[in-house]
Amino acid sequence: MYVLPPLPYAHDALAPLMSADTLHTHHGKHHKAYVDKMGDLAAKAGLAGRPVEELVVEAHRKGDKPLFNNAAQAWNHAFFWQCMRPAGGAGPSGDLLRAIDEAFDGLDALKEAFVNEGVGHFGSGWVWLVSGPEGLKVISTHDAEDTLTRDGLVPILVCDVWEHAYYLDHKNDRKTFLTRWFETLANWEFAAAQLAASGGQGQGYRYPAPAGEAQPA
Ligand code: MN3
Repeated sequence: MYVLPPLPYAHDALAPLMSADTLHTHHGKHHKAYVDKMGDLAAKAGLAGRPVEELVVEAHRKGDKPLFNNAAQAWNHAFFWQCMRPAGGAGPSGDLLRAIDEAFDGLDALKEAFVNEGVGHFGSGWVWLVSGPEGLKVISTHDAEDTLTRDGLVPILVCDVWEHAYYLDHKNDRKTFLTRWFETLANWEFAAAQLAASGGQGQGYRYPAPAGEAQPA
């Protein structure tokens, strides 16, 4: 029923910054484990078949930590895979570039803010570019925490700063990982679509709907 969304590229497509080894483990083991546990815990909580976005919000509201952690990690990773594309793609342009210029005074300043937020983040978590009532900003969240439970924030881009995201390829050098991630792998086309959705044009990213079960009303 809850599917592990396939990677939108080959396992070796993000090398050398993110190796095939890292992606096989990160997607095929870490992400898969979150999805499997989410399914078990959703069934126990009587929430089987509900969209992942609803599981995250409902588990957070009820204080169901195990379900929240696994559902939020399932969602965050699915979103994260979309936030990357093979090196060599285009940078931000159009409305996205204008919003970056307005909030950060340019792409280099956004990169510095993003890398500094991630390097300064203690322990495991995520560094995000989000769109809120006052425009774009960079935030970080701890462990499984996401933006679905934060009113008014739409995620534009995210990078995983749990050690399993970079340790095989970069050991403890989170700064080099984040800098080169921002420079080469960030998917600005996806980011632009998220920004448009935050302004009411099109739909933002949704986790693939669970299959094979009736949706409760
Ligand atoms: Mn991860």
